[in-house]
Amino acid sequence: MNLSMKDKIIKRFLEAKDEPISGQQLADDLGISRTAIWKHLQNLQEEGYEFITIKKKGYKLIAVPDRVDAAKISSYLKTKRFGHTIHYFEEIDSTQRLAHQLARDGAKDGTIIIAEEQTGGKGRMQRTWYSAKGKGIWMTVIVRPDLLPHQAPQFTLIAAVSIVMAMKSLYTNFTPEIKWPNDILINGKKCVGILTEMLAEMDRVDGLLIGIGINANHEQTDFPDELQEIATSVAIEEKQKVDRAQLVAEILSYLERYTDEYIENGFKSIKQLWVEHSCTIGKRIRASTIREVIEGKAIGITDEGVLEILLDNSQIKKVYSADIEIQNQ
Ligand code: BT5
Repeated sequence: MNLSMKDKIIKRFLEAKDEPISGQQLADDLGISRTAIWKHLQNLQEEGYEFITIKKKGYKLIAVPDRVDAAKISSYLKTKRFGHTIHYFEEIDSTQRLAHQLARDGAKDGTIIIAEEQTGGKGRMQRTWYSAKGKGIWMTVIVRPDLLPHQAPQFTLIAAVSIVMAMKSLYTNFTPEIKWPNDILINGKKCVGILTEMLAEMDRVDGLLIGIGINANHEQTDFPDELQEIATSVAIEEKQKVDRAQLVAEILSYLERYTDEYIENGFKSIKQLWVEHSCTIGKRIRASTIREVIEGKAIGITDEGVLEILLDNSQIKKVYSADIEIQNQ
């Protein structure tokens, strides 16, 4: 794992939980002097970490700033590759923009870019993604599987399944549902948006950039007026504040697992999970594509993740990308 000395120290304390660690122990473990450790602890205190000294035992970490930084995420991480390189920012224009640059420069499979705040967060088709400071998970995962360009959109569905499974494993007060292709709704409101982009040549994907935006600890008043009726957060639905770093680590576990499964067995096994958690299939919908508006019943997705709509004239239409409105029946 690619952590700075500061992050290694924090990770060590987070993993020790309530146990104090002696300065000597830390110095030996991390291969630096006790004076260097002491200096790092001073700096950390200035950043909002709080330590107490327990006589003859060492230091105990008693308060941590609410951040989704590398130390915190990696203290929960159980993956083999995903999240082993973390680029963390207090503020960035868009994690997606930097991901393009890092991928072009050869970033490793599973590298993540994550920020407390995005000033230019983007959705599909140049829409704005509202990314409030310290409230959400605004991250891009760079994935480098051996793929053909037409397979890339399936990763939006793989990411959606990974996020739903992670939420189900951590929370109990709500049921997340996937709205094809890139939203996760809770009680009918949007909590997550996914934006999958790629670097590609004609016949080969060089890197996938899976952008994940999750409203995590927003209260309803944190959303701007135009999102009041349509957006929700994990905390609103779970009825308590959540640990964003823990959710990130859980998502990365599922994303790594389903990516590997996809590479080995194709989309079929993940499709089943997707269908089980979808709120689109079986519903009457209106799909707006770049070219047309299609109305009908969503009857399924193909093994490639393409949506199938049964039209009123009994024809079946395949839709590769669209905005979906689920109609009241
Ligand atoms: C999406 O687009 O839903 C994809 C969002 C991806 C965001 C992530 S955050 C990390 C990474 N870095 C980025 O810059 N982006 C990615 P789309 O389906 O086009 O939905 C956009 C629409 O969702 C907007 O037009 C609003 O109506 C609505 N919206 C914007 N911000 C929202 C929020 N925080 N919660 C719920 N809805 C939102």
